[in-house]
Amino acid sequence: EQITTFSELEKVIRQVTTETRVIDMHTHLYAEAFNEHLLWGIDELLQYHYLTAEFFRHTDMTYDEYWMLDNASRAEAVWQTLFVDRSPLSEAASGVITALNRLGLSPTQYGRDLNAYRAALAAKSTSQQIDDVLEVAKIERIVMTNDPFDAKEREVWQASRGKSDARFDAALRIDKLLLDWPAAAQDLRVQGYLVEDDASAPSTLQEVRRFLKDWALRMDALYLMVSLPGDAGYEHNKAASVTSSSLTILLDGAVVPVCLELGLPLALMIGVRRQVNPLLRLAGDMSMRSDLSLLEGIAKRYTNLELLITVLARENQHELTVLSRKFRNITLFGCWWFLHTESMIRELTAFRVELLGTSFIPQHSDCRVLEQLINKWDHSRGIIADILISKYNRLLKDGWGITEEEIRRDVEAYFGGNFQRVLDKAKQNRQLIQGT
Ligand code: FIX
Ligand code: ZN
Repeated sequence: EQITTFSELEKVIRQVTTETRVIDMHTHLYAEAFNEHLLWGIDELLQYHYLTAEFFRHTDMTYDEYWMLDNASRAEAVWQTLFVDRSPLSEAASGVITALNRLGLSPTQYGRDLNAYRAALAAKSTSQQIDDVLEVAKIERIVMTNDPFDAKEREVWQASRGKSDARFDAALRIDKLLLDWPAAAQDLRVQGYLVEDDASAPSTLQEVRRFLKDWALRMDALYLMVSLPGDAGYEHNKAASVTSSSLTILLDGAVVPVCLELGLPLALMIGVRRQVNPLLRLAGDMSMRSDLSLLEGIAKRYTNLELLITVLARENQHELTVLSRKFRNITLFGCWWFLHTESMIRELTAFRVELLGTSFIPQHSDCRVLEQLINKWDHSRGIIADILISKYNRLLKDGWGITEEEIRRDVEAYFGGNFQRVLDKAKQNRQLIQGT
């Protein structure tokens, strides 16, 4: 049963990486119950913020002119500019073509006519499209990004409709709490939590913990998540006399205690510089180098806290991978945003396999539009397969015969098992703390 030839090895790895169902552990997709939060279809694909940024590099249109258009006209402008007047070579643009093609809307047949694609999709219902996309992309479960500061989203949860589709899991997103404290305090008060503007007041921290627990339980959240700027100040070794930042106070006094009490990992996405160009709106964010001593401090201080980590700067990738070797409570995940491109995925994944073996999560999609699951996972699966072929082949050449079951086991760990293991470990740690 052992694989003995390179061609057999290649065939098995391609097949296994294509077939294995994925748990996509961070997306901005939503179940149908979330109504307009779930974006899908060709017009939404064309308005993806990655493409907005690329569109403005070519057009003479002013920002205001673009933002004044309705959705259909924006989509048409992007289609004309990026797909008709020139070739869609970029990662984001070529991804649209992959998604259309794999959905059966072959560009050979439909050509450059946007309305032809629109017409072909017009008859589809949302639920049918969810089924079809998840089938084509071979996705088992999707983790959403759930914001308790979003009034519309809160309505869905309060009506108990947030967990109506078992394929969609929740993640409790807390950017506003940690990065915009006085404003978040106001929101909490409106929601009935008795917090003061001074985050360090014990009664305030208790109320923030109550807020986090209420929402984590209501959503049945798999983890808590925040994306941080590269210079977010977490003071893990400051003198007691110095006043702490609200970020430090809230992390130490509310977020980490709640994660430990409920047995949930904390996910940190580090290295975003928001709104470098506000005129681009959602497309206006940038990456920045991060000071990973923040992560080191948290990992060292809270050894029972499971950390899911991704960083945005390429310059931080080597350091993060090495740091993951030092702390078993750090699990590195994904190639985020500007790293979610063919060449970066190839570089990062190869290096991570070399330093971490099978103990990381190679990819998440970060999709904002449903059909992107197809292209993002299709491209990632292919690159991951290329890397695995070369790594297993080394073993093969040295006489370490490999079976298909062993390959399947490893790929399943990469595509979902490792994430599940982090969730399980976090739950076990909770039992440790409570002594049960
Ligand atoms: O913070 C995040 O979750 C980021 O992924 C988003 O803010 C970003 O806009 C995005 O979609 C990147 O892929
Ligand atoms: Zn994201």
